[in-house]
Amino acid sequence: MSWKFKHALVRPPSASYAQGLTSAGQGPPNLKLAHAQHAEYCDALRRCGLKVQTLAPDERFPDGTFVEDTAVLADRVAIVTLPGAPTRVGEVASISAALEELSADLQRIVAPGSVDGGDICQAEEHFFIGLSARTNDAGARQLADILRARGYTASTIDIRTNRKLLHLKSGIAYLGDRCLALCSDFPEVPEFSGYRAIRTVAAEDYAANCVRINQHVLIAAGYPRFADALGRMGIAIVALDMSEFRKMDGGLSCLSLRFDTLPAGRRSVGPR
Ligand code: CIR
Repeated sequence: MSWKFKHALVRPPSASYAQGLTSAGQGPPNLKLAHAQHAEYCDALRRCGLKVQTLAPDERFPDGTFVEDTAVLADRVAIVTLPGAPTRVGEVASISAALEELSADLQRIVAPGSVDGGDICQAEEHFFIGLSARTNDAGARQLADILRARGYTASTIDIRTNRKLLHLKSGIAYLGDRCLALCSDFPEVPEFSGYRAIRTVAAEDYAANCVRINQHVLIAAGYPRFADALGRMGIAIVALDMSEFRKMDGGLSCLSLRFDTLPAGRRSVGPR
């Protein structure tokens, strides 16, 4: 199941965090508070039952805390991406080194393809691939080919005309049981037929970037209507203050790379 996880990789914000990419217009982040929020996020992952592996912050990469963009992890393959923002390309080296230890099947997106992991939403055996300012057609094709060769299915969703969405998962999340969280104005695309949807109201669109993990769902704090809707599904909610990540266009999902198992690598991650 694509929401059952045992492990997470994270990277705390580095001293250069405030120099990262952002269009939020909410002013510079407070690094001390960002660290505190990141620590609470890691605690929440542990409460959900995950074993958390922490990578070292690297000042050369201000956006490096958003680890989700650097890889796509699934039970049958790990894929190192090629991020679409030039300042983020170097982030993949350390992720790649970590994944070489963990996965026997490690694939890579190569130029002219580009893929940000935030554009990839797994729903059981299917992958929605967002075409965005970061993930291009060539990258999406490479990724879909890698996934299909391992028995997964994949389809693309073009979000390039929606200026409010940096990544696909800025506006959608898979909640399990064929249910999607969708932001208020996400178009009804044919790819979503067969799924139920919980839509945020416009004032709560940021909350659509939530993460189902085992019997919990992590959501950003401060979005009561969305929290109520999820509560009615019977999933336990963990609400987290995300203010210092939102200032840098980040959401809950981008702060971790989550996985259950990977094709056995040199270093077995073992049971938690
Ligand atoms: C960026 O623009 O790349 C970062 N400041 C934010 C990345 C957020 N990642 C994500 O939503 N998956």
